[in-house]
Amino acid sequence: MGYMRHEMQAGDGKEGGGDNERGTAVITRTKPKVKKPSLYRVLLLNDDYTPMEFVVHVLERFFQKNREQATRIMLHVHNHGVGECGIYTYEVAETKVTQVMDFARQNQHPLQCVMEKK
Ligand code: TYC
Repeated sequence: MGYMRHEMQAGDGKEGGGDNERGTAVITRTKPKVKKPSLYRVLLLNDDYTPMEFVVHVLERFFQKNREQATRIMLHVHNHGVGECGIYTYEVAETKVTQVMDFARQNQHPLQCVMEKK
């Protein structure tokens, strides 16, 4: 391996500015760049065909709910049309939705799972 350049990257801790190897000024950030991630609700939608026990199983398997919590959420969805399974960052929420939709399809149930920005 040959000669490697080491210019400063914002946020890599080498702050304070200075000159690079060409003698030109480099602007660096002083303020640490920390941003809270956006959060997303994962929702289950009611339908007339998916068995209640299957929905309870989904909530236990993919959303770490115990039987009592899962039953309460399932009944809320059954009675109100929609209900919250959990709140996650984008990639986690997307994974949950995909897992639930794949699992429902494999079992030939029309259960729908969606995410929405909080
Ligand atoms: N309504 C369904 C039934 O009576 C049960 C059900 C609950 C389906 C929640 C989907 O997200 C759901 N079998």
